[in-house]
Amino acid sequence: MSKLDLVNEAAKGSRRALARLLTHIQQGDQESIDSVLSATSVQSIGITGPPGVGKSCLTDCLAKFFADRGERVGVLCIDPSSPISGGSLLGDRMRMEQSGVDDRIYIRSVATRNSHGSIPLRLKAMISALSISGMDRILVETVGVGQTEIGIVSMTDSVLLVDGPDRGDIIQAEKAGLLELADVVVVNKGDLPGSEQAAANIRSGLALGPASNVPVLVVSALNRIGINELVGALDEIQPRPSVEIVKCRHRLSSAIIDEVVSKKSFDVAVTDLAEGRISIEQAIERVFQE
Ligand SMILES: Nc1nc2c(ncn2[C@@H]2O[C@H](COP(=O)(O)OP(=O)(O)O)[C@@H](O)[C@H]2O)c(=O)[nH]1
Ligand SMILES: [Mg+2]
Repeated sequence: MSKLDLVNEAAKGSRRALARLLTHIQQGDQESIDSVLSATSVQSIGITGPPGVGKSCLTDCLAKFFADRGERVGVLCIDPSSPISGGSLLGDRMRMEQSGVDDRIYIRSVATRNSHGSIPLRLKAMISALSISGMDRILVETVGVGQTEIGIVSMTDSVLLVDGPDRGDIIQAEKAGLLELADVVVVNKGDLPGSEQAAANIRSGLALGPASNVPVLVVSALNRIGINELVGALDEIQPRPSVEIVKCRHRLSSAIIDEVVSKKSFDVAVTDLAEGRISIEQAIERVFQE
């Protein structure tokens, strides 16, 4: 089947064609990427925050909620540790068991380890592919709070930052610069002590800056409490031009970094640098010469 046939089959609703198309895109196949990028993408929500705060559980709740109101939902789980069959994927699948059995919800894990080239750029194409194949909404769950995560959530239309009741969680997200990208903040594990206090701390932190209107909600993914209100807040997200600029900066810089780092000359330059053969200026020159 040609790449274009795959796109057509995926558009007709073939999940197999969609899966193959996504694999091609994930592997960086330019023809596949080009064949979907012109499509209009449906709304995508990036779900980010420190590990263990309950992103997978919450993604599951949200996917189920959207599906229950008649939407078809695509879920991309960005998973740096998993070469597709690894442990964390299995864990996520188990936590996503409620969504997993629902045919209005399509879940796809995107392994990023050992991938050459730009995941954020490919993510855009993956979102397009899911849109072409009839999804009404796309959820993108990231794994942590690093630079890669910022690049990833910058590719989505809106950003849901998930925090936990521990003070450390919030500090992690703040440090990573994720707080300034968030359209909605939730403190998950609302069933545990400290969550209301954590939310109050975040609210007072945000009140001083440009993101003072960003809603901060307490939810419990485990007990499915507060999900209605969360979806209400997600539905009401308004575009913010100042955040769009920050996002575009992250999009572009992470794409550039990924592009440069995936060059062959980059690895060579690193070795030469480590062994003292060249200066950092020479290393830069070599990489950009390629
Ligand atoms: N008490 C409580 N635990 C939760 C809640 N949501 C998730 N968890 C637990 O937190 C752990 C991590 O959840 P997971 O969704 O994998 O977190 P992720 O790493 O952010 O994706 C799991 O053991 C969940 O059962 C919640 O609302 N309340
Ligand atoms: Mg997870």
